[in-house]
Amino acid sequence: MALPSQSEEQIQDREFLRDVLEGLGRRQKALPCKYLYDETGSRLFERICELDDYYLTRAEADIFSKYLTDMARRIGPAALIVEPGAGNCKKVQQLLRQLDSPTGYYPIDISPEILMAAQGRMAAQLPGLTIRAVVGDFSDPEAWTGLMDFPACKKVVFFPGSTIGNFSPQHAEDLLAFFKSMLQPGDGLLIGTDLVKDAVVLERAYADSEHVTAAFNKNILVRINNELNADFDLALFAHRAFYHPLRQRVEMHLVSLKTHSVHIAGTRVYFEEGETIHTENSHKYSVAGFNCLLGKTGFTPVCHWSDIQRRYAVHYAQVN
Ligand code: AVI
Repeated sequence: MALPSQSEEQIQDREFLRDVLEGLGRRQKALPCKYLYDETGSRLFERICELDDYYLTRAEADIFSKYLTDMARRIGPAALIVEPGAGNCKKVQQLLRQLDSPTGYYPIDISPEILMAAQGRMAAQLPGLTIRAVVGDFSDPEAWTGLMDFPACKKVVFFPGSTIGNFSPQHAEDLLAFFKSMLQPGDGLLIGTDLVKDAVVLERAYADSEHVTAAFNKNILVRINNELNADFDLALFAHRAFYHPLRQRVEMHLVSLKTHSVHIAGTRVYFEEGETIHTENSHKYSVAGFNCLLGKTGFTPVCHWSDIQRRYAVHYAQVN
């Protein structure tokens, strides 16, 4: 039996609908990249991280393996590691093992299921470590209030994965300034950034030969179809990723292959042939450029570690 079609009033996630209609109503159509990450999107992103073409994850892991002792020495004893957007808390484990008597671990994540499962695993793997998991939005000061229970110890914000690259330069500055406002002088920031490099290497990472990134990008349309009662035909859109050297970012788009229209919860949206939906930016930094951003937001760059090919960097900075 066919289900009755949902009108705008019947759609559950009104914020999602509002963002989609607003974004697709712009001259340059765009969708917020946070909507790439539903369950399927998160699984596809995990597959991206394992691809040969997507060097970022491996480069960062190599840097951590090689320089872990030095990182732990810079951080020093009895630190509390705070991880905004911790997810499955996998990356932090080797760091926590290496640190000299860490005071604890304070992961913040919006997803209670993922965070609680990770907390259980970590408690088993790192017995004796104090873990204070917080379910919430890491850009909300409320999520950080628990830090007041650890007044005397040094705090270090751990923000790996080049996540900062998905923020616009202004939002990246705002986010780092916000982290700084939650910390005290002498506290630290350990953060991963993808470095500016040859466009061919960058474009291969975001338009991989196995087409996993294409599936990840198109999944946003699947999600709109399923959750907002839309009728996007996936065959009428192609994945495109290119490096914009002036903006120092890889842009991800979905290109309409012909002139047509789509219905979204009763609203008709028109696409010209060749018109695109901009779905994500991934900003790349030079070490000097990132140090400048750190300086602007109240951090003093202390040092950075890079892989042999200088594809990626992990920076350590301290609050002034
Ligand atoms: C999550 N983030 C750091 C990834 C990146 O490289 O910007 C997201 C991604 N998009 C396509 N491939 C990976």
